[in-house]
Amino acid sequence: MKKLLCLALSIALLISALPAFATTRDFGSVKINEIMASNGKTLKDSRNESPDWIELKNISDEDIDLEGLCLSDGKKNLEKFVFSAGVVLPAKGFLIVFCSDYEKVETLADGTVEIHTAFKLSAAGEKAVVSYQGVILDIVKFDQQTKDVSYALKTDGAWAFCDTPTPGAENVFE
Ligand SMILES: [Ca+2]
Ligand SMILES: [Ca+2]
Repeated sequence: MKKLLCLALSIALLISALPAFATTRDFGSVKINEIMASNGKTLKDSRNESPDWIELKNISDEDIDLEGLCLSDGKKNLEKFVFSAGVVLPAKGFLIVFCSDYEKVETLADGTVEIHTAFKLSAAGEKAVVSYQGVILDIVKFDQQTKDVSYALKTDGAWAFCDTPTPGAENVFE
């Protein structure tokens, strides 16, 4: 019990200490890096389900506090998901956002934050959109997707199907 209390306290301290770190609001450096609109066995969430997912990448050298940044699956309603306070995308780091049918931001027992949006990605083709205050910062349009094959950004800036998905890590093409 004491251990649990300590853990809760240290998490609370960590969260309250976050604004003290040098985080920026350089949302232009938050890029959609990989998506999976038909997730079978590639990635499970904490409920052992396999929702669609979007991988965000911070291409800058500074941690970015994502509060206020929006995600959507189209241009009509850009604010289908809005990041709340306390979610920081580390410098050069990755963040997986599950596109489920319910919205939830949950800190798991291991301290990682699991994020679910209330929208899903259509395997028949759709968009993934990052925006802030009505301005689109990054958008990816994709066509028909295949189960467990991701759609990923290559180093040359082109998007391609990827049968070696890497949720939470640099994209790999074989
Ligand atoms: Ca959708
Ligand atoms: Ca990846």
